[in-house]
Amino acid sequence: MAKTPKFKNAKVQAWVDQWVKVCDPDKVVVIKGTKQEHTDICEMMVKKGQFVKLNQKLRPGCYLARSHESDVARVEGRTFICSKKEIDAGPTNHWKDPDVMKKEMLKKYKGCMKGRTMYVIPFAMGPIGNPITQYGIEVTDSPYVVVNMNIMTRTGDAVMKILDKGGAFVPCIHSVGAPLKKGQKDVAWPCAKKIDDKYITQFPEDGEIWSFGSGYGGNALLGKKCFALRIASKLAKDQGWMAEHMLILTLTSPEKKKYHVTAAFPSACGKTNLAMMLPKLPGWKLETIGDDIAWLKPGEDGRLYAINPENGFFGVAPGTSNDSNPNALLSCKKNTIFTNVVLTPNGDIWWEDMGIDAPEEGIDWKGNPCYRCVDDTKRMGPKPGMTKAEVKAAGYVAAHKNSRFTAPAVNCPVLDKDGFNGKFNKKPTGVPIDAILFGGRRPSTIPLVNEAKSWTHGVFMGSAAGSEVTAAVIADNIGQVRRDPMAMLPFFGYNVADYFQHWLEMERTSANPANLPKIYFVNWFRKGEDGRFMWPGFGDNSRVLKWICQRIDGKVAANETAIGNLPKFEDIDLANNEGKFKVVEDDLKEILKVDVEGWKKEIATVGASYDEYDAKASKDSTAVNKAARRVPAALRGILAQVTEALSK
Ligand code: GTP
Ligand code: SPV
Ligand code: MN
Repeated sequence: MAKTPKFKNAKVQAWVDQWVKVCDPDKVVVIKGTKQEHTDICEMMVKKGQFVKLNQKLRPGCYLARSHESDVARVEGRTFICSKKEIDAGPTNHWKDPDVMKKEMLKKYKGCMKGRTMYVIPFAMGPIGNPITQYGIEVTDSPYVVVNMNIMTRTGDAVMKILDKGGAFVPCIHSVGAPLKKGQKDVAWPCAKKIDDKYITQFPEDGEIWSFGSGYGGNALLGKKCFALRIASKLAKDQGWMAEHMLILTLTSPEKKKYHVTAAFPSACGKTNLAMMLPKLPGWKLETIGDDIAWLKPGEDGRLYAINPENGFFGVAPGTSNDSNPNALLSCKKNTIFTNVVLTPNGDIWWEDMGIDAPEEGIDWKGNPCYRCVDDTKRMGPKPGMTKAEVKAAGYVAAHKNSRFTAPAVNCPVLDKDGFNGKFNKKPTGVPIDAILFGGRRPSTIPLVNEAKSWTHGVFMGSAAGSEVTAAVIADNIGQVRRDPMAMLPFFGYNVADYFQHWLEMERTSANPANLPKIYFVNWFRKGEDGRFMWPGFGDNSRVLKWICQRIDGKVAANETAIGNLPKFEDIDLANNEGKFKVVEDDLKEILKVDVEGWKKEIATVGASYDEYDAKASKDSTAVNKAARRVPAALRGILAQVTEALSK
């Protein structure tokens, strides 16, 4: 058996010892977190054919990985919340008894690291030493995970020092599930190929994470979705704070007033874009704090203070261009890992809608040659001489739709350094949040922006969120609208209805409810009958942010409607409305209206989702209250109010 390193923290020792015994790796390496160590691992992967080193003049410190075709996104069908009682996982999660699950998974882990190195990664979610920050240990057999964790979290000795002093941590185990026989050559992307052999398992009551069989993104970088959302949401409920699928940004007005905004949009629905957007409105400045996850804690003044627990961006590559998100492109200029994008002949990368010409030839995400289309310089096909239409008909993309870049946050040219380091006015409190946005991809009905009339109404709006399913998940319903409450559907660590209640509790227990953020619902994705977007989005979203700031300051009146407070057309600032993308005034008028018939259907769907949550609760044999009305009455109350107002 491999020699196990010695740790000062007995719990760390026990966790590592336990998994060395079960997984039987060839050796064990503890990650120190130095630059040299990071580079050495990347270079080792290049030698083994697991990384392509990119052109170091164009992309210093950058590498490309191609995943196995079966392992390209999160697997919701194989994600489990293993609370003792099924009812506590709730109707939206897959559940198994924790003891049964541990037994089942232990069989999988047995000998799973044979022929491989086990890495022990000490990591922090949040700036090291910040009172909101939490720590973790991820044991993994994937060097890809190590180098991605180095970018996405703070890793190494600085964290271990805190654990050495007895600091608490969330223990995580991860294996790609592909042991090597003696002398067997490794593959470019080891993983368990069958979907049923993959497990992404959270034990919220033990605070443990067990992941097996996948090496991709949120399945494998366990600090992200598994810890910072699923485990943390449960901790947050128990301790009175919030763990949310939200970006955090700082906005400065021309008068130099600062606002902090969080926004919860489902996967691949524009968080990274909004988080580092270049405002089209003159005089407004936007800075980034985080693009995916926010931890919010109530302060003594009743405000909610937020930190970004992450250290980098795991961003969707396709669509990222100088038009849509120049700051994201700049963020992946160096020290970035690209996964499943196109390799160009000069050792650079390319993806669909990158806004630049495709190379004449390249290597696609599957490692096959690809070629520039004959009639479109911005598309590539699997054979030479193809037209854009042929490529489209074949359903081919050269970069996978969920291809991603893993970029260090410090690369972001508009990073709000203080906020990112968890500081506000020099204090390590996180930043006070002025507005919370919910949103999703909704081609119809949902207006551009809608202000909640109260905190409870805002919670209702979040609970009612829906969106088209994106390629961020392996699923057969991509493109269909599904309910995705608070953009957290794949990430709830407990019962969705209890989660709604927890949001309501944030007001009930607040030291000063008047200081809670105002809540908005936005939709950048309305489409006309001809399928075009009715709102230009991206930098033009600054127009909506300005309206929100003015509402916060009580500077503008709104149209008070059945569904919430909507802007008056003339209050959306259309300064600098020129360039490639423009606001079309008639479209804007349309998306500021209440579509009463559409909303009646929408509200019925929301009611049906509540009924489903309740029905599943009452069917559960372990339900505390068999007649379980689990969805809070206060939300049912708003549902009834909106329904009635719409019928008037
Ligand atoms: P995760 O990292 O998966 O949680 O997602 P995210 O919310 O950070 O996704 P991201 O910002 O990378 O979303 C990318 C997709 O949203 C791309 O397809 C963009 O083109 C699209 N998008 C982002 N902002 C806008 C917008 O304002 N308008 C339109 N039409 N599309 C947008
Ligand atoms: C998401 O799907 O919301 C992501 C990507 O942010 S992953 O980390 O893979 O979950
Ligand atoms: Mn996400």
